[in-house]
Amino acid sequence: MAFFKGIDKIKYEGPNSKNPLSFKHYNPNEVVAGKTMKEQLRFAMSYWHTFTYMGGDQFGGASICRPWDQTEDTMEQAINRVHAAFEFMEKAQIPFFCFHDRDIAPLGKDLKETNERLDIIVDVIKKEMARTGIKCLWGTTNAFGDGKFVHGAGTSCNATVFAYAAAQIKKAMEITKELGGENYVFWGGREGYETLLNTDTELELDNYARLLQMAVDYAEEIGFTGQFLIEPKPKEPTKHQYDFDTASVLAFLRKYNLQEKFKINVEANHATLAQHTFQHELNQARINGVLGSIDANQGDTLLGWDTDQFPTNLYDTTMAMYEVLLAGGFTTGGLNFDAKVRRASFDEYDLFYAYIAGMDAFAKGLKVAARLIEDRALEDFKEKRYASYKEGIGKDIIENKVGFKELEAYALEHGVTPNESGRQELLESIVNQYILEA
Ligand code: XLS
Ligand code: CA
Ligand code: CA
Repeated sequence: MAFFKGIDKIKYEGPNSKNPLSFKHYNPNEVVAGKTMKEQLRFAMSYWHTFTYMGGDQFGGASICRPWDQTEDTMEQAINRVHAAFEFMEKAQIPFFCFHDRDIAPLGKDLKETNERLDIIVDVIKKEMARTGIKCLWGTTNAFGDGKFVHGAGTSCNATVFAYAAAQIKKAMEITKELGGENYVFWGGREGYETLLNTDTELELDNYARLLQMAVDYAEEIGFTGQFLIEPKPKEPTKHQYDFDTASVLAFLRKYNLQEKFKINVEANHATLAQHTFQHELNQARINGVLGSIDANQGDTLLGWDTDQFPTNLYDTTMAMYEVLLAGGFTTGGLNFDAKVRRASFDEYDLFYAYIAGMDAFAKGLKVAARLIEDRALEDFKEKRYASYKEGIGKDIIENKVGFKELEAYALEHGVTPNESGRQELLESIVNQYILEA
């Protein structure tokens, strides 16, 4: 059964096309920076926002009524969603998907039935994957939605909840492996606190590290070779989340000796919630060798919460792809649209318009970033800016040949040479020029 009747496969028609159901910049087979756009961008669909989001917000219930949900039977609904999801991905030319265990199959009466339900749906997904060639970018566990996780999962004060979360992650890792998932994500939705008055942060963080170590050990045991990723977010739903930003996650991983096993999944909207830019988070992940994958979306500058909008800001997509290309491109990661249509964009066409907007914005960003790098438009300037470290006293500093005494002697004798302009406005106008021309 077709759920998106009247919509054909979305094709590349170029920047001058007026057809809203076409790509203006995403041309899957066009080669940019040595690989096809399809290989560079590795677009993925988020199962949750695309197939289970009904438009609810803090003030109102569902505003979206999907054709695949028109049955009371929740398992029939789950099966319909698989077929709808693969029809959608095929038509929108999205090569990967990402999922939480709870997105694909509903909870059963107990853990046993819940897992049996997952197995049934995983079989349906596997058949659709074989039919279409669409792959799994990453799987994850929803250990935050259900009421039992009120005090957290791996950081819960209740040890039986810790055990349940571990069991749930075990199963989610098994099905991610079965689906050939290239990564497995940890996002600590309730791994944080509301008040320090009742919280033993030391025990909670030790326990969180224990849970992650168990996942690493179990992956080895079952031969799951996917990359583990941690997705930082500073707050929401908790007041403070332990995985605040890339820097805090790195400090945590290094303290517990997990740094070899985990990389970062950077989400744009989470970066801005942490008062950073998207590029800042990608940059910090890149220079520390842990840029794993991206949750592509954007927030609203006027709203202080996680709005998960489709990314359309070309400056952000350009500078994001600039960091990705400087990191050498994606390996197991990709661009997962962790983004949802607004609750007033409630028909099926809106899903296509939203993904087309996001895919085109990143395709354009990729092209601009590739040209910026190829022309060394920023790199030459940076190289010149730090040229004082290439010779003389600067070279001695870099080569660790001098200490305070030698530097004091140098300063006494030579003083400082005049500073040069940082040229921020010029560089901003160069980036503008590339965006307008590429
Ligand atoms: C929520 C997160 C979540 C993770 C996966 O804010 O973005 O969707 O990506 O659990
Ligand atoms: Ca996310
Ligand atoms: Ca989010």
